[in-house]
Amino acid sequence: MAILVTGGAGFIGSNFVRHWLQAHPHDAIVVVDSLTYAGNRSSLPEEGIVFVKGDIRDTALIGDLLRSYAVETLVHFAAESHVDRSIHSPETFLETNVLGTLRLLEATRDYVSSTRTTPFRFHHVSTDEVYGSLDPNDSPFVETSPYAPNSPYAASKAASDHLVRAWHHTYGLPVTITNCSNNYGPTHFPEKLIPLMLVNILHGHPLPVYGDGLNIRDWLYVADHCEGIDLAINKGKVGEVYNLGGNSEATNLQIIHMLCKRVATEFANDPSLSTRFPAYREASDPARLITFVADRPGHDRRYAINAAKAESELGYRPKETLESGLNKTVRWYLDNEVWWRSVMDGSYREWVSVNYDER
Ligand code: NAD
Ligand code: TDX
Repeated sequence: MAILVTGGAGFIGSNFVRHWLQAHPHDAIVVVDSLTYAGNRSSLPEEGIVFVKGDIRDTALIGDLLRSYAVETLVHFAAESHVDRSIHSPETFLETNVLGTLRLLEATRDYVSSTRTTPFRFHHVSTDEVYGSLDPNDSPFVETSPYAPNSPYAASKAASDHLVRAWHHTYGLPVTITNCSNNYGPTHFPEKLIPLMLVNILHGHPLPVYGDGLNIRDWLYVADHCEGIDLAINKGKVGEVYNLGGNSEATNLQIIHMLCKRVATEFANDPSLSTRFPAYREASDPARLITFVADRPGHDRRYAINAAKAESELGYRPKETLESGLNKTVRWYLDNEVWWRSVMDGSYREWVSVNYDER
């Protein structure tokens, strides 16, 4: 079996490729990724996969890959994924997330209709942000929650979900969709909350908290998400949507305090860390670096997922607790300094200045 993974050099895509290599060692894995600022070849294994640098909007390229490798499963991760960037520059989000998904669907429809004997699945990876924001006492999102996207990013993902649904209903394309909550774990780009805070803690830099820091997210360890996608592909019913969450709601401030505490434990257990990160030791208590800054415009207050459908129909169950997942994540960043330093290049520093200098 051949699987085509779009956006496989990004955070979740690269974790998914590692998961699939281990879980399905006889499958051929083809990754297509245009390597934007968020995509890194170094996040992927060196061997055991075919890597193609290319854009999902390139219908001819996607068609060639589907035919050349006789692909039976396509998993679509490629997207612009950072809410703050979507507020500064929404157009790229529409280009990639909407037009890109449309072109991918069209290339796939053409391929599937011309190779009728091949069983096929188009799996679309989406987000809980399409459902909007919850109040503190609201029930978590279910698959039938109404769409109410609030950011340009969420609106573009909502549009892509609707396209995937429509290509199934109108053209009979065999699709499944998963909508998941906030992921965290290895190879998370350090513009997102958890890796940004970790890197700043290690450097003794301020920890910028938007608004009052009481916004809630339902944190999902990335390996658990990858397992959920695998289940949706292999056990999910064509045309269905499954919500995947981590059963781990926490405020941003709670997350930051947990990270500070875990980093302190790692430093206490491993004296060599103080030599590697002298600024951490000089800052003494990183929690004192918490700095409240201007809120994100339109900042959603709370996301939470009810994953009961995935649990009962697919057997989905996240393995990591928030504590165990964060411990693994902190350890990964301490062990992979070369990776995170290499992605914090000039364009990264430019973004940090655009997003934080004006707050
Ligand atoms: P990411 O930004 O880390 O990675 C996106 C990848 O897509 C990058 O490798 C990038 O180079 C590639 N890409 C971007 N535009 C492309 C194009 N036009 N053609 C080909 N490749 C392109 O994102 P992520 O956090 O890994 O998210 C992956 C998917 O999961 C996205 O669709 C996102 O909406 C969804 N999602 C993410 C989260 C999360 O917490 N990170 C939660 C829910 C859903
Ligand atoms: O510097 C910061 N300070 C801060 O307080 C940053 C970067 C974030 N935050 C807050 C904003 C959010 O309440 O932390 C929370 C998490 O922010 P992000 O890491 O940017 O994630 P979020 O906006 O929740 O979106 C993420 O989860 C859903 C992913 O980036 C999306 O791709 C996914 O769909």
